[in-house]
Amino acid sequence: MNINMNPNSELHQYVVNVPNVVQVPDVLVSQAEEFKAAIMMYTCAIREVKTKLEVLNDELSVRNQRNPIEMIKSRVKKPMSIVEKLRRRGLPVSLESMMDHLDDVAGIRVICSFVDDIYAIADMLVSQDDITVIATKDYIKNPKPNGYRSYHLIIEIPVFFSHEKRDMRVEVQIRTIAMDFWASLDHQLKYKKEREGDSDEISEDLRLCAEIIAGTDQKMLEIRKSIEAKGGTVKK
Ligand code: 0O2
Repeated sequence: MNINMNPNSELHQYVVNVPNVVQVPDVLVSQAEEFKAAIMMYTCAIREVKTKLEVLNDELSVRNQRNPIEMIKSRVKKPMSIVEKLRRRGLPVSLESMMDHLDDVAGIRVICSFVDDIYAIADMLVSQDDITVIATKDYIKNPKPNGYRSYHLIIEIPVFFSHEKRDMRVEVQIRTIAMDFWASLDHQLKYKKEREGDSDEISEDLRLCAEIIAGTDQKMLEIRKSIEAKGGTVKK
């Protein structure tokens, strides 16, 4: 399995080793030390959840002779995105407000091979007794009107620090390679960009692409199942 971090991953490594490099937004300067400590905690929560996912992938790859997880990406929300989201929601811009109201400061994206792997991984993760499910959004069974598909979970996990245990929230997005392909390009092309001249035609074209991709995902799953039904295995 590839453990792939997003472009800020270097920052994340430093967050753990050298917390001083965390960029503190101006509005949070009075709480700079606490903000850095909070970002370090979210980074640790990501590590805990990633380890759980890696363990599941290792076990399933031995049992079923194929990897259900293709890749895991992670990120801590950029400081300015945190401030922007709090402002957009009309919430106070403070550390307490971030920790109380934002569920996606720590984010993990799990890219699976097949659609049924998504549900298998989600079920196994949430059935672990140190994980509390805060919210689930199934954008696969109920895609967004623009075609976006993915399975979202907000979970809480205890993280043990030197003098305390903190329950930390992590957003886990689970999707197939095909769904990730669409979402990545949608992000570049359209998502949240209210560009002048963007027509309904563009949105409709993107939605159609999502439909085609979902059909292909379904077909690939059928192909795998028919190989397995004939006693064949799928390569790791
Ligand atoms: P980033 O940069 O990926 O972190 P909100 O978070 O306020 O927008 P909500 O209801 O809390 O909305 O969360 P939602 O819509 O369940 O999931 C939000 C995240 O899902 C987004 O995070 C995206 O990662 C992803 N997402 C949701 N809809 C779309 C979409 O139409 N296209 C793409 N490409 N991604 C989507 P962020 O914080 O917006 O961005």
